Amino acid sequence: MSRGPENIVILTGAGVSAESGLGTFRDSGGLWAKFDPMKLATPEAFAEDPERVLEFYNARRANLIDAKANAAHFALAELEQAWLMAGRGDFGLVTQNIDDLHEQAGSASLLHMHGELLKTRCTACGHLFTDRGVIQREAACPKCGQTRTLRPHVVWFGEMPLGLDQIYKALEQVDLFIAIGTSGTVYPAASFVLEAKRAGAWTVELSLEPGEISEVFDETMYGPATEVVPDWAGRKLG
Ligand code: BV8
Repeated sequence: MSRGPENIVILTGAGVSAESGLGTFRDSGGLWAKFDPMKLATPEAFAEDPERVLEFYNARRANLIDAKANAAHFALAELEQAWLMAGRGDFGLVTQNIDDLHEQAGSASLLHMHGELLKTRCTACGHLFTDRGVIQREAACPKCGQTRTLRPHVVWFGEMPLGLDQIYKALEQVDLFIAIGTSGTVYPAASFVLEAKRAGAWTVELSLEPGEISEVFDETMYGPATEVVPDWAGRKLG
């Protein structure tokens, strides 16, 4: 009897990019250990001290320019391609990361729910553009010409994540949900596994070590993403 379609949704976090040299948030020495997110990744922080917030994101953007996708990113892109080519079901990749490493590896059905560090947005006219340079507070928006309106296109704490309608729709039909390299501390992303379970999905956690909600998952595998993800994806396609 042929198997019915098996729809996959994958959620990635900072752990999938850790071995590409990009800092995670909560690991010892992680980004938030040095900077207080509530002081930098909130609209209030930006309103209070825009230069300080721009400096933080400009530094992270500069750090991202030389970062390269790793074996975990490539394994996910290959899994997506093989899954869709074989018509085995839908495939959706939701990332909490604001880097472009999934794109570098060739992932196509990708949704950045917390925005993208290599995009800048004008708070006056909404113009959104790819920008690998430094965001200057006094720079004029390339579209409307106003100054002091440019910000990184990232979702700060207290702001609405992107693509939630699309994500929840995919979670209603999901058969296999995999969370990769995320500590499960930020909502609503951390609640997606519960939505998946409600839809009857098999849930998997692939990470370096158990996160805050690990006991919820049906299956867990721990180790560096560059080892665990290719191994798991290879067995799934086998
Ligand atoms: C929202 C973009 C309403 C910016 C990010 C009080 C006040 C205000 C809000 C809240 C509040 N209490 C709760 C909230 C909600 C809040 C929240 O969850 N706060 C937390 C701190 C409790 N959430 C929000 O504000 C969100 N918006 O709620 O709007 C709403 C609600 C419902 C429905 C609609 C609307 C917006 C949150 C988005 C914030 N922006 N990023 C930027 O990057 O600067 S969050 C940022 O942190 C990331 O995007 C990511 O989501 C999160 C970090 O988490 P992880 O990716 O998991 O990284 P972490 O370091 O934590 O973990 C790394 C993992 O990898 C670990 O498990 C580690 O073991 C593993 N690992 C490490 N190395 C490896 C590895 N794994 C494999 N291999 C390795 N080598």
